[in-house]
Amino acid sequence: MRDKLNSILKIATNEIDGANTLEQLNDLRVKYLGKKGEITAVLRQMGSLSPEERPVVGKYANEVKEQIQELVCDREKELKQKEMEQKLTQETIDITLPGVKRNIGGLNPLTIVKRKMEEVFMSMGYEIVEGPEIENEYFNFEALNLPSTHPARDMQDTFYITKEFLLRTHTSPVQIRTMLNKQGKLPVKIASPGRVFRKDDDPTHSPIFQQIEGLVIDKDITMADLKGTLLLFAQKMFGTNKKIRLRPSYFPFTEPSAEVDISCIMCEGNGCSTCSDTGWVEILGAGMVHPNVLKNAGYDPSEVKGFAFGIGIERVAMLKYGVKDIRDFYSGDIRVSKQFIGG
Ligand code: FA5
Repeated sequence: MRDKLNSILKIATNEIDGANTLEQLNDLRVKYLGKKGEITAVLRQMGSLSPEERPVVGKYANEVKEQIQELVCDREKELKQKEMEQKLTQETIDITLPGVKRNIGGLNPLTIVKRKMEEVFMSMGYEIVEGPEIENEYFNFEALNLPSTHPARDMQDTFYITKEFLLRTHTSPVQIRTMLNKQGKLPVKIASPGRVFRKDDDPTHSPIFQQIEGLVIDKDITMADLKGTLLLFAQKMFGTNKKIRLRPSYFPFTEPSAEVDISCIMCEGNGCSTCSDTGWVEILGAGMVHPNVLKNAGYDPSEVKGFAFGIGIERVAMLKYGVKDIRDFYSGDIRVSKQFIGG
């Protein structure tokens, strides 16, 4: 049996040495060391040996097995090294070939406009704050003096989540949250950007859009402060030759209320399709904070006054960049954002 083992070792050594690929080597590993391999076959015949011979031959069989294992291992290292060297010589990189161009977009124009608007308000001393997109009815409507009979509370305009919770329809609930946080302290001067949600959908109205809310509360605040602030905002955003006009309007949370137009950017006020030949484009709603709102938020309306406004960010971006369809902002089409690389 010892002779048999010696002959296996001799043939295996030759064959392993002659293996040229890892696959061939693996076949040899199975052939000699596997469960049905030649060494195992020899070990199976141990029963025919005398009890004295058995441990001696068993020990020798294990030594042969270990030697073959070592041979396989060494050859494997050699073959892997050879494979690597082959790859390195074959796979050369031609650095003169043109590279693969990555399609890089730019910032979404709404992000650019939102940041610019924040910058304008910060330069006027406003603090930027944010509020939750999921609001409760109280902050979105009730505290803002919106009676339960107001059409804005209709299920048809508002995305309700439960009877109590909804997707905020405007950024105005941040007014209440801010005043309650300030606990009667003065002044309050915040700008609050964020997404709002309404059941609207046409080329100039999106179901998800963004507003930036402004709120200033202090002693002796007047409508003139509101008008001056909005004029400065319009001129910083669109150029110093721009004018604004305030039209009487109605919001339950401001009194008096106004809708604010800017002189048309496209036609300089002469009349075009963007402004429906009026020379003016509406960009925001505003007014003096209603006494009930001040009371609901812990301020005394006989002592303090304030103004508030809510600007449509998409509306400003459409005007600034001459975008006709609001949906272009959300298309995710790289051809849109590419035009805004570098702001
Ligand atoms: C409001 O949302 C009031 N909360 C604004 C306000 C705040 C008034 C503080 C007084 C004091 P209004 O529904 O008009 O108002 O919306 C304000 C602006 O949001 C509009 O002028 C318009 O620019 C923009 N807007 C309204 N609906 C949409 C829409 N579906 N898609 C895009 N922009 C919209």
